Amino acid sequence: LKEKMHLRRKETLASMCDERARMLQDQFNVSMNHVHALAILVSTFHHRKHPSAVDQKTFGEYTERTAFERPLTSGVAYALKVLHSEREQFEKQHGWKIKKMETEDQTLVQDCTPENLDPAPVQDEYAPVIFSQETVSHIVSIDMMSGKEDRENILRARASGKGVLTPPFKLLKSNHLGVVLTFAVYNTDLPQDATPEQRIEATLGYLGASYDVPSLVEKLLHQLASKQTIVVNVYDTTNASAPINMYGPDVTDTGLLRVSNLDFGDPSRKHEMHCRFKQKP
Ligand code: WA2
Repeated sequence: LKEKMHLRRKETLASMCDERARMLQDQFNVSMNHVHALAILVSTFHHRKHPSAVDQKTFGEYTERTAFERPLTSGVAYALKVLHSEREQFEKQHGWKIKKMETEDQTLVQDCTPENLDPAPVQDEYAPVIFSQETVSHIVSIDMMSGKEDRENILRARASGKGVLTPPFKLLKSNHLGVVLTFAVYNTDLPQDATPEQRIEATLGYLGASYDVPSLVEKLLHQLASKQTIVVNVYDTTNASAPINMYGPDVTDTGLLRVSNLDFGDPSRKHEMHCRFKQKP
């Protein structure tokens, strides 16, 4: 009987965990598709229409009104690819300077408004944000290539033509760990088999979405009214020997554990959901 009870408990935990993992993965996938569609919208109505039909006001309104299509995201933004030779002309045209993301004092950067951020130092190229959803307006004019995680995402997105994810890191103006999803925008319809060099050459900009994981997973799990029953953790397990806890308490518990796989659509990153019962049998 004891064995039967144990088996039953194990199955219950597994099905609860799998259901939650699938919900999170599905919502992530839905929002990823909509971020992809936004990249196509910018390509069609900003880059391919002359004059452009998109400005900050239009982008801000459209992304705010369609926010319901992107569950789990805290905001979307569009950064332009600007070569150093184009910087002066770009800054004159926009009436502001390209800003650097990191200041000497990392604790201060969270409180910085674009006005008191340092100008970006000389680089081969930059990725200043020109359009943003209201919720992330603090990143307008910041060079996204001046942040390590954002930079690596931009380089990988444009060379691959796929949506790519950062590892979890502390987003600007947020106290939580989050991830950024990036799609490159190109100036031509590239063939499926285009080389990375062709893709880099054809790149015009980067459409990105930020995910504030803890508050958004919390919201999702809240809808399921299971919080009295199980404890949920979400990990980035890309580096199997050093998993990063993205959501949930630090655990030392050695009781019954269910690990459900999470596929967030970027094959170079791995994620898992870990579930445990709150109460011992
Ligand atoms: N968006 C919001 N908050 C952030 C952030 C970010 N990146 N990076 C750090 N905190 C415009 O990939 C291009 C968005 C980057 C896209």
